[in-house]
Amino acid sequence: MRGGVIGVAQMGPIAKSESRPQVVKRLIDMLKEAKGRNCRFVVFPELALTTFFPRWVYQLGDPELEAFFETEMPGPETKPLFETAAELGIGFYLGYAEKTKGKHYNTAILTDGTGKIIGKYRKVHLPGHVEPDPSRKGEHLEKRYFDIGNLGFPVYEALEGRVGMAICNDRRWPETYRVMGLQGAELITLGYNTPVGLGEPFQAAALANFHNSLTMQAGAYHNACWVAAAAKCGNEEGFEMIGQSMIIAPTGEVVAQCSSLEDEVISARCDFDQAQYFKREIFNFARHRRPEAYGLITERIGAGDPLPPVESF
Ligand code: CDV
Repeated sequence: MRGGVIGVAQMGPIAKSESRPQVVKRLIDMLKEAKGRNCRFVVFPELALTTFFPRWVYQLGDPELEAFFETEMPGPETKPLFETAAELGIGFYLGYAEKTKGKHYNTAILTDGTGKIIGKYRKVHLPGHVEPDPSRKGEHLEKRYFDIGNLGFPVYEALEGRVGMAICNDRRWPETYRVMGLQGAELITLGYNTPVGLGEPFQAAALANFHNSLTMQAGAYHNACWVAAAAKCGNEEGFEMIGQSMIIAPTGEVVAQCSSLEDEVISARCDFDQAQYFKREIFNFARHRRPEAYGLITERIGAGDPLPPVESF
């Protein structure tokens, strides 16, 4: 079978005081559990090596802030994860904070079953703010700490098929899935840290789980691909984050879902030929998609222009 049994390794909270080796041990334990479930690939969360530090205000260059970033991957502390993955013959998606050539990215990598990195993605849709605002119940300062990803949404050859990556807020944007869908993605992997209770209006906190599944199920269905998504969740340093890690079929159905807010592995048999069926029969882009008939509206908005005038008929 192309594809195969895919695992999602949800993580409970990571304390600020937790060391990298302690976190890496948690990842290794879940990798072993995934092997016991016959997985050939595992998805870990966004920023899976550290606590979700964009909730705190740091001055740029503060050594405490810089210590959350990896300057090499694998480095001495993450190497055991790669070695275990190679021993077990499992590939993985791992999110982490990357520092390279003076730039800071919210990054994810893809490895094959030998522990070799075969793909990289840097988060494009950075949520939150640059400047802190004490009137908010909590900060989300990704725009302060990260540069916008500069790799687009590449799709890589893996698991005898096509695999893409996204990170957290990206999953809310149809463009994320469509750009990869147009490249034939059969599996989209992603990790997330989704805080709730920061004073969101319109019941947004109560709807956080609904919006999580809504966006990913729609993305999977509209692009006829599998989606495997891993949360870091629970009460992390006094801040609540949603769990609900899941695996979604190209039909849009949730086929596996975490039930805890702790470290938890789920798995599902992800047959890429099922994705091909829907790419051929329903979302056959070549036969049915009509970009030439859509007009230029999305281009105008994308360019930051004001909204175009409404047509009169
Ligand atoms: N880490 C994230 O990107 N979190 C966002 C929150 C801030 C809305 C998310 O989309 O879940």
